Amino acid sequence: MAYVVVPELFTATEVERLRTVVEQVHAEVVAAAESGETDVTVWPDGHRLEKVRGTTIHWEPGLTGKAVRSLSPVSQLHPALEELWDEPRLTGPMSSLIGAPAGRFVAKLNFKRAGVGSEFAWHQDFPYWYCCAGPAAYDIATAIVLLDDNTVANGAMTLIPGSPAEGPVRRDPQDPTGLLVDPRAVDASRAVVVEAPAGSVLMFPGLMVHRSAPNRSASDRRSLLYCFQPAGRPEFSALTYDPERLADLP
Ligand SMILES: O=C(O)CCC(=O)C(=O)O
Repeated sequence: MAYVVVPELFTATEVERLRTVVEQVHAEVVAAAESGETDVTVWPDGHRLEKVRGTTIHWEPGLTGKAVRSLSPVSQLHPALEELWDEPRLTGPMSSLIGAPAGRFVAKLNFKRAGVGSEFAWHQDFPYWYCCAGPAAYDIATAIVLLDDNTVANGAMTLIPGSPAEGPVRRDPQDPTGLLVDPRAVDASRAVVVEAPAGSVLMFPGLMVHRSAPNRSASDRRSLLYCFQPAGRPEFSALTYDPERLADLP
């Protein structure tokens, strides 16, 4: 299975509740970061990551003000986010996608705020997971719950269908993180932009080549990303990121 979009898997009422929850989590985490002790890391690409309350805030790069790009891991910060791990509308299709009962790997929350939400360049999630989990990363897949309508204008996800069958793609020698796909290795004529209404869920394996454009629109584009793996394996939070593993990959 390359990718699946299930339109409006969650009802408008459920989506509204999740929007309230993610904004509450956002407010609590930002307040905690502003009130003091955090652990700041600057990645080789200049992006600033700040650990607080058991999550990592990835700040939007290059802004004069501050905006959160993502929080990870996030589900432990609210019971409604914990519940999604056991939601049959997610675990059923994700078990089919990974070929085993679906267990947790990590949940992330992406905010692509109106006007400031930045691009995600072409990448596969796989190299990042591989640095944490080694070859077990082949079995990790993501279900993205769209909390807002996704359109070209607000930076909807763009995928290369069929790319998972082609394995790990050559990475960009110019990318200081070593994680991004070499754009010259991407046939953009095969790209599909996934426009879908709020409440829809997009599911794909870690080898899917994807990107998303900046949010140039006047409204936010928020998403919850639940990364599943075969049940019983160590979760992301129990693993250590080892960039030297990238040497195993093209
Ligand atoms: O939310 C997006 O636009 C892109 C997310 C993504 O590719 C990621 O978090 O790896």
